[in-house]
Amino acid sequence: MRIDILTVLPELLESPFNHSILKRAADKGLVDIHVHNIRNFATGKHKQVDDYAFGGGAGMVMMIEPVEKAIQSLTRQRNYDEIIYMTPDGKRYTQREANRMSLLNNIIILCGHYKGVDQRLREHYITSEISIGDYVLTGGELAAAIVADSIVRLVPGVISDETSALTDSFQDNLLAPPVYTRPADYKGWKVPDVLLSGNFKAIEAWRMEQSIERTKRLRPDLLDEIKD
Ligand code: 6GU
Repeated sequence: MRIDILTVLPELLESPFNHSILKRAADKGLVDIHVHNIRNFATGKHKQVDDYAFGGGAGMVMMIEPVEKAIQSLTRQRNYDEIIYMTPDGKRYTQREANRMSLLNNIIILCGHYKGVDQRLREHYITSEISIGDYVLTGGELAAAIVADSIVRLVPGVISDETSALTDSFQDNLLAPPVYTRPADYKGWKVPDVLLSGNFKAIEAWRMEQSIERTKRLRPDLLDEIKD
């Protein structure tokens, strides 16, 4: 899978993809992540990428031309399944979307900055618009890193234990159960007996019960979604 990220602040995205699981995924050739500076596609002496909003008001707007050139430089080379725009007024991102996108071959992620991009780019190039939650960030870069991370970890081979991703929170609209490791008794804080029993069926049943209890208590909205 290939992910191309378009941004006016490429520095913000250097670190997330160069460590740990995401770096190993790239080293193994499972994913190919490229960060592009939109300013490299700007023309003129000042390499301008943003301008004042028509109609007035505070904040700058990302110009059509440099973004369009950046997109075209990529779409000329290969077909893209999605051109995603990161914006607080996009559709709220969920595990369901992460699952869907992990099956795609090539995607472009455009990071909004300032007041966002000229609306005409959204109408003519963007195929989905994503928000990561109901709060506002200074730009789409950190949100893009989150989306890319959630997709990449689902690509087969990225997480060593194939089944691990299937037992994540949200994968079946349930929160994950509690986990424990050695020592079995830490200053009198004990691990639940069932986990030490070796009875696989009983352990599975306990985990499911804990998942449901946690979800009811902390995220009842997730259980409503199952009924919908
Ligand atoms: Cl994608 N961008 C910005 N700037 N703020 C956000 C967001 C995205 N998602 C939630 N808040």
